[in-house]
Amino acid sequence: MRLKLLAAVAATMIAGTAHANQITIGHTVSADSHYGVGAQAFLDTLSELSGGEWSGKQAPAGQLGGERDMIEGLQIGSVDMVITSTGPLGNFVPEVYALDLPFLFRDYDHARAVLDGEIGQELLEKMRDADLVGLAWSENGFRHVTNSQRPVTSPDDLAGLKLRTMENRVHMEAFQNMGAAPTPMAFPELFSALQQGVVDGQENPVVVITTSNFWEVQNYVSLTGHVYSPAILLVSPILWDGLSEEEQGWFREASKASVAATRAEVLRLEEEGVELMRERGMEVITDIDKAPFQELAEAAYAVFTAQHGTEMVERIQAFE
Ligand code: EAX
Repeated sequence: MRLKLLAAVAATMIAGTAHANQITIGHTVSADSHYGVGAQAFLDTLSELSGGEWSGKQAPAGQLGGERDMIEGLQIGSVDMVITSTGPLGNFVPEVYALDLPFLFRDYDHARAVLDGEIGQELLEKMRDADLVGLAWSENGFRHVTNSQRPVTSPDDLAGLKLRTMENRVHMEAFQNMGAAPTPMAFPELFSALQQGVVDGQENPVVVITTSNFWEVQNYVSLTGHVYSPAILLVSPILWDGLSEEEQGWFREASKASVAATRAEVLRLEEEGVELMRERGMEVITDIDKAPFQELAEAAYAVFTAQHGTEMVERIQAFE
């Protein structure tokens, strides 16, 4: 009888611990965005591979703070996992600024192939230097300029425009040189800053513009595609180092599923996005001569190459 009771208690305890592994994935955009879909794919795959031993939820819309805050949270273990753009990441791992250079990636295929290849792997491994664990490169998308003042078709139209940028030295330098007044700001503050006129404009991929309802506060969108915005799945080293090898394998597999889901969603949302922005009242400027933007944005390359040389840039450019 006693033995039976002990066995029952033990079984309950095992069952109890079997559901104890919960993670939260933070990100700044909405639950139905490309990141939201990617976070869900991660959680579903992790739960499936672990036979339900691991589960979790997402904390969307900046519930855990901006991207810089969340990265700091990973370092000290107060945040488990994050899907973030590289916006503030160069402040932690300066080599990542190479990926933020304007007009560097030719198209989605080029960016994805570089990030999935040797260069992407090298940069993922660098995360450890900053007390971060990089699981995989994911995607935010090519960024475009929106504003409340006027149609932007050339750099002249940017003159004096208060433009929110990410907290990213490369991007700030590019927009400074294009004539705008760059104002770095965390994403969770952006909507109300646009609403209150603290800034006139911002720049983000179509998927972020549409899933953040920026049409409520922005009249014009110019498809400048001035820079590709990578995203990354980061885990806290404190969580990671406590995992068994098998569990780390599940996390890696889950991150692949997440990246695939996010990339598919970027393309899907982008395809319907232009029409959606028009329906919601935005003037969409598609016919843009990118050359003058590119020429001025070139100045931003020095932010990276002054410190790291030109080798990485050339490797990325030469990548077929
Ligand atoms: O990662 O800060 C930004 O503009 C980012 O593109 C957004 O947080 C999604």
